[in-house]
Amino acid sequence: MVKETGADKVIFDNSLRTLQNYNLAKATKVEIADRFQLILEIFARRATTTEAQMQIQLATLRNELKHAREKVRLCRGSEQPGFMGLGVYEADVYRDAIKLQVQTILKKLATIRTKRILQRERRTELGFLSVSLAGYTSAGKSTLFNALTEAGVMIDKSLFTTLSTTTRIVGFSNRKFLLTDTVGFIDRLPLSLIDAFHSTLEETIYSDLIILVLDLKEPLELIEKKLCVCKDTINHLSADGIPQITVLNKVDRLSLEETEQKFEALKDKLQNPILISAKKGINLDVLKTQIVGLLENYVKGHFVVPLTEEVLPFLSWVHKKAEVKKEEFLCDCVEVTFEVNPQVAEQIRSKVEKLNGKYTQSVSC
Ligand SMILES: Nc1nc2c(ncn2[C@@H]2O[C@H](COP(=O)(O)OP(=O)(O)O)[C@@H](O)[C@H]2O)c(=O)[nH]1
Ligand SMILES: [Mg+2]
Repeated sequence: MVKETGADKVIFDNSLRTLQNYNLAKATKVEIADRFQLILEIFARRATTTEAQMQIQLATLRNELKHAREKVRLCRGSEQPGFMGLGVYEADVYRDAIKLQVQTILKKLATIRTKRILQRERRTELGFLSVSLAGYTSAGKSTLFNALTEAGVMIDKSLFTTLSTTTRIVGFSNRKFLLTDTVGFIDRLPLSLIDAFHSTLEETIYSDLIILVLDLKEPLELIEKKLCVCKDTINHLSADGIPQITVLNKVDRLSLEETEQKFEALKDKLQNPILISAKKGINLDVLKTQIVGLLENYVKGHFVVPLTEEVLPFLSWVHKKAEVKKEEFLCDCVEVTFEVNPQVAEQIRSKVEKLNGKYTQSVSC
């Protein structure tokens, strides 16, 4: 097949042992990758935070460590793709070198974690609310992403150079927000890749609204199982306080009866469920209205507090919790305008009052 197709890489859907990889590379003369390596590559392409990049590097190195001894042995005098250049190493020296790198990364990760500020700054900086798509691969996230962004507004691209290609500005009902397509959950995710997966997902899932996409064509038990994993992961990322819409996709592939049956069975477990077809454009208007409705739950607040010692820690807390739109230091007070969900707005109000400040709020923004 390699000869016939002129392929320059073969990817196996299962995991390969070093010797298998070696023999396959020898027989085909092209690079061989397995499922693990492919997933790592996908994550690496999507990782934009330092933490995500390091987690991926860590997973790669740990995998390398597992195979190091055999790899060094096999690559003596070898010219196979993926096995070159290691022949000069003694196995132990090579392993020690990797171990050292692993230690360094672990140390760096620990430092990053202690001072991690969730990916809030980016959108605060841009001043847009953000929505992210979550769900297993092939549920239809990218199709929905395209359907929702198709009528997207034109915007000066230079403003958004920091955004990846999977985040776009969308606008409907006079509201504009950022929509992000995520890497998605992967079936049979190797255990050792879970941390790398979480950190890749975290940067995108941390938003104002999560749209969880499920494939309604799949058997009920499978949908339920996937839903469970999605929910657990969202909880694990401490994103469970973020409002969610659950999209039951691909209704065009089901009979009305089957759709109703499945909807009845699932609806109590879902937040804001909507039946749609991303591909056929069914019910997208309802979804858009729902998105805007949930985002508009945000309140716009404004306060003025006298400048005292306690104000600075309070302000940094506000920056963490809310999207600060404007902050102005006047000679004896500070004036702040922000957007946030109603619960946090209440917390801010009570703190402002304790600090003898003045608080005002409008219902939506
Ligand atoms: N019939 C049907 N197919 C869909 C629908 N949405 C997505 N698909 C198909 O499902 C497959 C996976 O979609 P994709 O958007 O790539 O899923 P992702 O992995 O979640 O991004 C593609 O072949 C899509 O054409 C839908 O509403 N109806
Ligand atoms: Mg996709």
